[in-house]
Amino acid sequence: TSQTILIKGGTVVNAHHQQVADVFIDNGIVTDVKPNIKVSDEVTIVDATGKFVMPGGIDPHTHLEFEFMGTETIDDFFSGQAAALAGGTTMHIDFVIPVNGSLSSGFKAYVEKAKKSCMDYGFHMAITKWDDTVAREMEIMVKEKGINSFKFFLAYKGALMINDELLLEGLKKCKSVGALAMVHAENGDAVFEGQKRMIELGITGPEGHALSRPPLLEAEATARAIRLAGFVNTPLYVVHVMSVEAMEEIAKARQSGQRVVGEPVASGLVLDDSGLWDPDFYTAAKFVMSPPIRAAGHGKALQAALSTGVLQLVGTDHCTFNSTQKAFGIDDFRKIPNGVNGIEERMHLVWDTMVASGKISVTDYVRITSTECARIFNIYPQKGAILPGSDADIIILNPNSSFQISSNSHHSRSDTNVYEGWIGKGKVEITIAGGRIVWENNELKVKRGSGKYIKMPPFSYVFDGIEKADASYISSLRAPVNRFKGMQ
Ligand code: DUC
Ligand code: ZN
Ligand code: ZN
Ligand code: ZN
Repeated sequence: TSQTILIKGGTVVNAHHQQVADVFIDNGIVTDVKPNIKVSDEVTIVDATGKFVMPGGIDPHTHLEFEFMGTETIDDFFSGQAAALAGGTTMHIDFVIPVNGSLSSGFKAYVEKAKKSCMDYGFHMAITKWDDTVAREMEIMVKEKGINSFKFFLAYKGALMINDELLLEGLKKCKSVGALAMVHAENGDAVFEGQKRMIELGITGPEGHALSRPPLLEAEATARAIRLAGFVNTPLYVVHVMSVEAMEEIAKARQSGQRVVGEPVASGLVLDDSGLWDPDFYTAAKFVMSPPIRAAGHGKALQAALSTGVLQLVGTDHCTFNSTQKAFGIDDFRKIPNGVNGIEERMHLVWDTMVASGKISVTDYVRITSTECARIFNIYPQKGAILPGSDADIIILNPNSSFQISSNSHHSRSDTNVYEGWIGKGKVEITIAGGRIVWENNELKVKRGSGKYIKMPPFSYVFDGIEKADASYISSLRAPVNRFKGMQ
């Protein structure tokens, strides 16, 4: 059952514009945005005076119910989404992992997992092997199943990793079916070598994780993926950009006109690697993710890149494991399941570190936490906006209140939190998802099965552009031949 709600007197913020206005919500949809909307008595009135009314966050990068490194993440589609809603995120895009290389089996498995959803979600899909069936299935996923992005892992040798030949095939296929290619950019062969080196040196603790896969290897894979995408002439989305070196590769490519999107994640923006050196294994192991959280300084640089548009949107890579799971690697960091939390914390952390600190405007906040994601994945303005006709996924944030993070109070099932003890400015007081108030007075009112699958359409408009770009690319290749002929 949906509600009829009037949000009164707040500052309504879209990526392009902000104004003091009322927002009328009926049957899950925003139907009106203007000052002084008059309504009847039955309508639920929410007073937002002095507060910001913004599109709910969209997390472009999560792993819920992910079977990985010999175990499964502790948050499923219900607990992870409930946590998200408590932190002002109203949609996420999760990564479908094929089953034995079969995309359709992977898709079926994720449809099953997501039946318990309490908020809207979409899917990316990983490509972990290559044959004619995979190629055919990619097309089916795009045309029939609502997937418009495929991720290629250049790391996790022996598991998810693919080689350059497969990456090229995948890039070509993405281009021809109208999908966006995404990469996890670390050189998996070199990481494997770096890990062996650490073990030989007797470094078996969580700090060995960071030392074995330095920024150099992230930069190499980022540069390689960018160049191969440039060679195929198709857009590229680089997930979890963690280092200055990788970010600079994206900056260079964008400056030259290549369509590359860079996604930093909350942990990479606000944490540094010092936790990995904690003498207590469990405290250190909770920070293990890939690519690793970098040394102090990288996060600030990534924030600056976001504020100047070099990077475009913020994800989390939410992928949680309990201490008992992290303990698989107590004698060998290579066995620590990789992943950190963030789906509940992202909206608050970005507000605190970037808006409250004066680095970006409130409109930019909306852009990097919601609107840009909706645009990139082709679901704007159904999502990512508060406009008549948009889905009623809305948060009300009080800039004069504060938030606190602790595993004692968070809504994830994880027994730890990498942001433990963080106190910051700005608090999401109300979350409205699908036209229902699901978070209010620090209480969740979520319903299993209420979340919708959001199909993401293929990129016809982007690909019109590609055909044009292709023409100039081909003519640039021919230019030397023509000049040579001219000289004859
Ligand atoms: N990195 C992680 O830390 N977890 C999930 C997968 C990944 O690439
Ligand atoms: Zn406007
Ligand atoms: Zn990854
Ligand atoms: Zn990930």
